[in-house]
Amino acid sequence: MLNAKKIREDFPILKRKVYGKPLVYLDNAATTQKPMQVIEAISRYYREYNSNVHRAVHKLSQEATEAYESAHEKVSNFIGAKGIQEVAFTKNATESLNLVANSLSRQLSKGDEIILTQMEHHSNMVPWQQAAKRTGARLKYIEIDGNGELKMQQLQSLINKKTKIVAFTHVSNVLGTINPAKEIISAAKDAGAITVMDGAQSVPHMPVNAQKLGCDFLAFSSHKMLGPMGIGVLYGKDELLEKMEPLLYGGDMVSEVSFEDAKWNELPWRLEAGTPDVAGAVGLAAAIDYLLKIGLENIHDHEKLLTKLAIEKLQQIAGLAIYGPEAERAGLASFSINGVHPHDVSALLDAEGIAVRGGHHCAMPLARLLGTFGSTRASFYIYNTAQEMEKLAAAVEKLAARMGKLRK
Ligand code: 7TS
Repeated sequence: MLNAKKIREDFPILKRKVYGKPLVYLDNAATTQKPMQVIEAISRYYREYNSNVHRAVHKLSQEATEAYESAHEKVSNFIGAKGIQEVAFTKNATESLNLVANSLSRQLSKGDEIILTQMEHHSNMVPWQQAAKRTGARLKYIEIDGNGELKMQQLQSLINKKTKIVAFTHVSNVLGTINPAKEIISAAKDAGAITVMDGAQSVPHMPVNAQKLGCDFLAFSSHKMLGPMGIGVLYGKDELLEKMEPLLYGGDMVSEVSFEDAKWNELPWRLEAGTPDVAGAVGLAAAIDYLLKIGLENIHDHEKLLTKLAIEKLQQIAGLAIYGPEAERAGLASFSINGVHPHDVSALLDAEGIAVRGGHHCAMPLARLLGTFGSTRASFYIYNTAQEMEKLAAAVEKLAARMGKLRK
């Protein structure tokens, strides 16, 4: 079992007070806090071996290159890739998804179909909308049911010979739904379609093995898994990355250049043009070490427990609607209070030292579908405690009662 109290000691920011109250940080789906081990790894890089990579033979450059390449190795093992040739570093999940959409759109033509789900974050929707506009391809959506789960029975009728891409989020950042990735991937494969999985909300929280799942592409961000901002990952099967046209051209991504033309470097470097975020990679590697020490199964179990606790308490509050599945779900709870704007809910919780997020959570079509102007979302991670769930529920209850009285 995971010892959240002990883990908290590694996170300097969690000792902070806001408005004189202890910080209760429940905005982990937006970004997570960073442990000393990550902060120190980044700081040590700048203090001791800051240098550009892949460019010089001097000692510092060798050390930086080694650290940068070993961060790829670490990510590769973490997500069950075949090797570093399948792991390209980007800026974030958004850039990874744009890179895939941009590149795959070169293979699309009029009449081809792209299947998405209704619960996608804008980052896994807008790039495909643009790809469809450019190519004349058509977007189709797997709908969600009243429980916030995908209507999987639609999948067989949506997928056909024209389906070229199936792009879906593994875990919804609004509903907490854990989608049946294996089932979706296998149905897509049967139709010969390419699968793109948005792992931004799953890779940090549960074991995700790309090879076992069989997805063709997988995107996620370091900053949602204890690592620094500014670095993300695109996993792709090597035979597909081999065929992928780079988005950026320039230094480091080439093996040979003449005045007329250029040849691409080997994978993954050909997809990482220019000076990369070496400190970010070092920080991400330290974050992975930290997560592995705790164990992804333990993390998932801890979040399940917290979510169950939070939902049980929130369900008792009158005038509250909670979104998402009842049972199997990820570590977050989105809710709305009858007639109160989510921005007001989050501002009032903020005054209690509780950091949550209110709004559409970058999934506007989903918010509209739920018939709300957004929701308030509390999202959890390894350092959150049962006591914090109680604080959240008590603060929401107080707020709901106050709002109820105002309406009378
Ligand atoms: N996909 C999902 C499912 C996400 O939740 C997010 C970010 C992204 C992609 C994009 O990640 P980025 O690192 O490239 O920005 N989600 C959220 C959120 O729910 N609140 O703030 C950011």
